[in-house]
Amino acid sequence: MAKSRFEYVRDFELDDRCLPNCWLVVRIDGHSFHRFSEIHHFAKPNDDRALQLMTYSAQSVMDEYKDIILCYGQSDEYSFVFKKNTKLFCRRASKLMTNVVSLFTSTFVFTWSRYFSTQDLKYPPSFDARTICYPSDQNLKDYLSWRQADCHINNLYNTCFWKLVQEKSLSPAESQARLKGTLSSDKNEMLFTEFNINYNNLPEIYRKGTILIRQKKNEESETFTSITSSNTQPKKCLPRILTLNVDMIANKFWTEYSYLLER
Ligand code: DGT
Ligand code: MG
Ligand code: MG
Ligand code: MG
Ligand code: MG
Repeated sequence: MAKSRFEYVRDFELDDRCLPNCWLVVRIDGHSFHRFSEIHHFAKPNDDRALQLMTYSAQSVMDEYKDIILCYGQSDEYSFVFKKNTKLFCRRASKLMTNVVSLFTSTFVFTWSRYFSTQDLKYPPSFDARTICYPSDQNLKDYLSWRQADCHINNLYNTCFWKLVQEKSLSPAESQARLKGTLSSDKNEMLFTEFNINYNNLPEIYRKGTILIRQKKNEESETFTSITSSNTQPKKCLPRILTLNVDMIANKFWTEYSYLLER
């Protein structure tokens, strides 16, 4: 094909291919979800509809991009881990994150009414995205531990904050002042003595966030087929995606699902 004289402008595009042999993580995060959650009357501190819609949207991304080995979500964010040797989009950071975040966002909007049946979507939400390269397995585990620790810290704080506002009639400012400088142990104690809540008994989805992984290959073969009601022929399914709300900080998870980091 003949080149036009304008072709040279291509040279202004920067090469943003990620380093080889590194885990690639794309994290998306809701833009101004403090406002979005207020306007859409999200339950406080955790809205099950919102959490389910986030996870459904993440699952649609995982369905589309087979090189994603694990997703982790909490609050208004989701992280997508691509296998170390992925060749997707020539490992270009901008291609990876824009394709992930736009599919995530369009699915979020497209599917909104399924989860929020009594709440209209008032304006189009958006999400930011970044791509990060992690050279070692330990770096990747530490990244995921960091996000999960963030989930726990925020959830403990928010649980206390909203209990004080909703059940002790403190103003948001008073509740904030009351919690200022408190340690985790103080917050656990407050929940127990003042609200009769054992924090560790709250649903794991709130305390741990949500992990999506693919079932191990040889486990798939046994559960790989499903019979649909309209058709008695076994239907070929994709490797099943497991949804977990478990701890990833201790080694147990990585021992149990060691195949995730293999190859
Ligand atoms: P950003 O990310 O810098 O554009 O700003 P935000 O406002 O999105 O801040 P971020 O991402 O640090 O915090 C997430 C906000 O979303 C936070 O204000 C709490 C809110 N949010 C997320 N999930 C829920 C939920 O299930 N219920 C309620 N009530 N709020 C939620
Ligand atoms: Mg932020
Ligand atoms: Mg946000
Ligand atoms: Mg966030
Ligand atoms: Mg094109």
